[in-house]
Amino acid sequence: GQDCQVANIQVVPNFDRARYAGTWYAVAKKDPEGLFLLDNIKATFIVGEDGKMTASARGRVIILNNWEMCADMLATFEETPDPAKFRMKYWGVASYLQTGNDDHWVIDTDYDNYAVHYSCRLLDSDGTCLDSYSFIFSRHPTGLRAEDQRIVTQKKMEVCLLGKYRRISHTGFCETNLSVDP
Ligand code: DAO
Repeated sequence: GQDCQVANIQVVPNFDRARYAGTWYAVAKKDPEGLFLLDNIKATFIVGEDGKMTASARGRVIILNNWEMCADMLATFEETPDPAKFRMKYWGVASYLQTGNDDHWVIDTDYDNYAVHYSCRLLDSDGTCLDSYSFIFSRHPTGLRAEDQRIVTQKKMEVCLLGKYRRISHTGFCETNLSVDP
C-alpha cells in the first residue's frame, strides 16, 4: 500500500488468466535499472490447454552500441499461492537479448481496457523496493480511455511509483521492422 512496503501492495482479487489472455499495448512504463524495452511494446498472453500462462512480447530495444532493433521475447509464468502473483521466466528469441526471472504481479485490470503490472526486482532491507518496473497496459494501441485514467493513477500511487512513468509511443516501428540477427 501507500506505506511503500512491497509486502502490503494489493493485487487484483480473483485474477482470471483466461480473461487476461490476448494482446496488451504498453502505454506507460516505469523503467528498472538498466532498462531494456524502450517503446512500441506489445505483449500477448496465452493460456494453454494445461491452464498455464505464457506470453510473447515485442518492443524496440537498443543493444550492443546503438544497434536499434525489435526484440522478440518469450515468457513462462509460474504460479504462487496468490492467483495474481506470478514468477516470470523470460528470454529473448535471439541469444544476445536479456534473460531473467522476475516477479510479475497484476495490480489491477478490468480485462477489457486496462491493466497495471508491477515487478519488484530488489527488495530493500526496510521492505520497500530498490529496483522495480511497471507496465500500464491498454487493449487499445491509442491509449487508455479517459474513464480508466483515474483508476490507473490511483494504482500508480499504491505501488509508490506515481510520477515515475514515461509514456510509451507506438509508431509502428515493430510492426514493420522484423527482428533479425545483427
Ligand atoms: O524493459 O527494462 C525492461 C524490463 C522488462 C523485462 C521483461 C521483458 C520480457 C517479457 C515481457 C512479458 C510480458 C510483460
